Amino acid sequence: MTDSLSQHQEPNGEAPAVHLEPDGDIAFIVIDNPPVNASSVAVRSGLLDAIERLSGDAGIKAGIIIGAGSTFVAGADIKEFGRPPSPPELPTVLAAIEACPKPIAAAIHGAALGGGLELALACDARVALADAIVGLPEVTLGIIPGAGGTQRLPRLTGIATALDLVTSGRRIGVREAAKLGIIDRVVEGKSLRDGAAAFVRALPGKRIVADLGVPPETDEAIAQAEQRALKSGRGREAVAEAVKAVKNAAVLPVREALAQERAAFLRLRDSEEAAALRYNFFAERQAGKLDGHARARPINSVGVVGAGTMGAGIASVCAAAGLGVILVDANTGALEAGKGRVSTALIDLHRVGKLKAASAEAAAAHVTYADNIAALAGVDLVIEAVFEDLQVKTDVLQRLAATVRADAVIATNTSYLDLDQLAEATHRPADVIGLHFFAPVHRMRLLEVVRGAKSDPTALASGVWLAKTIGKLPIIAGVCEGFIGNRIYTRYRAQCEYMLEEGALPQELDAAMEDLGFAMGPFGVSDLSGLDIAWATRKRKAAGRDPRERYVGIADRICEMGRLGRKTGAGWYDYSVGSGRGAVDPVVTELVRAEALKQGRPQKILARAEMQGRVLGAIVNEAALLLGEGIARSAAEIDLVLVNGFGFSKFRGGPVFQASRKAPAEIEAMVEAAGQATGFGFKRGDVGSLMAGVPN
Ligand code: T1G
Repeated sequence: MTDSLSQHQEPNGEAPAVHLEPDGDIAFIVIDNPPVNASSVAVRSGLLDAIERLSGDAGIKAGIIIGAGSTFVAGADIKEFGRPPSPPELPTVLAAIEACPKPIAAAIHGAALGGGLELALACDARVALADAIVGLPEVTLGIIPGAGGTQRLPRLTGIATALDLVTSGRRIGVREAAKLGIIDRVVEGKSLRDGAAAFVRALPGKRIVADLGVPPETDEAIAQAEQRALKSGRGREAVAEAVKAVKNAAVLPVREALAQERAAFLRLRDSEEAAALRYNFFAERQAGKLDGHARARPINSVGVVGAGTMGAGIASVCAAAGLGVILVDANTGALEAGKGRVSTALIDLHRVGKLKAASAEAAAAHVTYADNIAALAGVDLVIEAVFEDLQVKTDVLQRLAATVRADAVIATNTSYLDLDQLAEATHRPADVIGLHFFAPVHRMRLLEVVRGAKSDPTALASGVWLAKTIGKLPIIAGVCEGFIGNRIYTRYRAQCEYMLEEGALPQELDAAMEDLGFAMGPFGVSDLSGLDIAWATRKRKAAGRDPRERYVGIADRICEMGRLGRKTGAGWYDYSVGSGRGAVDPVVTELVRAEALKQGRPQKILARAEMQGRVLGAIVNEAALLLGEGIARSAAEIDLVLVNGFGFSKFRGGPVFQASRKAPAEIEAMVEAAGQATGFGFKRGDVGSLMAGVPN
């Protein structure tokens, strides 16, 4: 065994990303690139070097690729994607593994994802710890596997299964992977190294997956898998390309199919959708990260006050995560109804596989019910979710503050009220945070974790901990009316309503906003959530509204006609004809036209691009104000709020991301147009600083 094999130092003194560890007649090829051993250029060249040295050492009979730290390889280094590929590229490394005369096994723990699984598939065998996961999630990044995954995987699993795994991007446990032929040995009760060493020593020789034939299966099975893939990935270019690539495995020579796969991967990597999904990927990783080292307070039990839609939803997601929950409502009728809502939500969560417990019933056992706040004396964190009224919430929070333990965290689910005012009323503002959930709570991923002026960092950290524990995306927000999401949404809606007075119709604006990236336009959304809540808010605010402020009264007229949305069969649209999305109603068209004329504003045909520009201008400007005021921490987090709370397509990155793809002059014109239309009260934000935070 030559010493050079065990060299560990890079010339620049840095720890090498890959090093060899001889172990008798085999050698471990250790990838050490924290935090997730992404296959960066240093890892790729380190692997090539290791394979070459291992091939040349007569004392070594076989090699085992293994990851240092908590995982195998989480894929290609996504950070490298915005740059031209630097050699050696991953396919070159994989070809070297296949060309190596000695068997090379992959020993997998943690995750083998994307390029990490492709690396393992190029090995002669795959051994894994029982709790490891594998997958090819590339389509979730708007790309397809680019290092042979679409060719080597089907040679082990068959085309239909490969179509499912590649086009869904889903991650699977290694037991399932073993059943599918991806993993050759699941190691239990001994170390991965020992298990892998024993397995590789027993290997008769090389087993190159790329040289295997594709297992035969019926055309029907393949066609059904293709149909399912294209249905769930409708309109997604990456999914269509993935289907094409995987099917090539059955019809093209492997080298040709690999070349086509790589070409499609490189093209998709530079696509707008891939850039948007990368932006979201890294933004999500930053979400909930807090400065400083404050640790969350221990939370095993949660109290929820108010068994209405929001309260019951919050109780169900906490129970689904295995936390003990006490749901309180002084009104026993409401409490009974709350029980029903909790079980409905748990059944739904079970159906979509989001339950920790084995069943909805088992999860429901985590919830107890009480009609008195005194029952919450012992909980670790309490969330009030009662009616959105200052006096009602203040009263409940004061009673909670007097009831719960001194180290308990007190959270309010308020959407619009002043968190600092509510916190002061408790006389223990340090323990108070906002936890602003979105309806339906068990479906919506977003959770605005609101930092009050006096919130203690440990209370905030507890809010973030809870969010992650219940599967929510925590976005830190400062205190202002509507926090991040509702404040931006108010500007977005207002701009759309202004355009109603200038010649546009609800259906035109909705279509333009859906084309921009919203799942549903603002008028369709209003009909879904009901027009009465916003109407009540407008009426409450009327007395305090500055008469110089532009106010569009069309929505009030609609409400005065008793049209409060789907629940009344009519709102901005007519739902009496039973079609899901509602039909255009000439009554509304006439009313909008009449109100617009009454305002005496010049009427014109607004082009879709102008509508979208106005809205993007309004959103971007408000986002810049939020950033400037320190309410939001980054442009990316504002986009995460709109993607995860307001139905903006993640495949478009978010409205701020969309705007950032435009020239500065165009952005300036959009903001200017939105400002002109708003008139009095329009405040300019520093859009330049906002855009500087969006990666190009
Ligand atoms: N590249 C670069 N950085 C990555 C990364 C990656 N692939 N994966 C994670 N990170 C960073 C992340 O930003 C964070 O950084 C830190 O690692 C911890 O991540 C050729 C082209 C592996 C399950 O899609 O799913 O291979 O914030 O907070 O919860 O066909 O990370 O600390 O600075 O998520 O323990 C395919 C992506 C790539 C897997 C770990 N691979 N990663 O989860 O930690 S495309 C993926 C994950 C590809 C090939 C193609 C998860 C994880 P920071 P984390 P975690």
